[in-house]
Amino acid sequence: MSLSVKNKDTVRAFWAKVSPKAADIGADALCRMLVVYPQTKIYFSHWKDLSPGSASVMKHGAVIMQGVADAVAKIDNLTDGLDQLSQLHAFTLRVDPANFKVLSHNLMVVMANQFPKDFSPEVHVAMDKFLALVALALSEKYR
Ligand code: HNI
Repeated sequence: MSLSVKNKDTVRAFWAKVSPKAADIGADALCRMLVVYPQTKIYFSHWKDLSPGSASVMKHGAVIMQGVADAVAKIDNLTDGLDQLSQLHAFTLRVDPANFKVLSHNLMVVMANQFPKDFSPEVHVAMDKFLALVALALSEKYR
């Protein structure tokens, strides 16, 4: 699977529109992931408070989206571009790569929710492919 030139343009244009709200999107997606897929809480057990709206969740929502912004910037070569982030998740954080799909799904739900008019079928498919490739790039270092 790869992104067409048109998919990439769609991702960049949608990102340009939503990136001012990136921290909100990230926080909302992380909250949802921790509530709806509570097995993901294990990775954040060192935080004081994992409940929706907590300072840790809000802060980390913004951090995740900096990673997504970086991925948009490196859209032409995600494997090399996300190499360090992949190493961190694989060797230091030891996140099961199945969870990348779970977070991607939550990001999709939140983007559709926060930007219903902009989230056309064309945006939906381009963002879905993009996040799947981000997940693949992040999984690169696991084996
Ligand atoms: Ni993830 C830290 C980006 C998915 C658990 N994560 C980061 C950082 C970025 C980031 C950026 C900060 C790196 C640094 O400090 O240098 N994470 C992303 C992106 C995705 C993702 C772009 C997928 C789209 N991370 C996940 C998933 C989990 C996850 C699915 C677990 C369910 N990440 C973590 C944990 C940390 C982390 C845990 C460290 C957090 C902390 O504060 O200790």
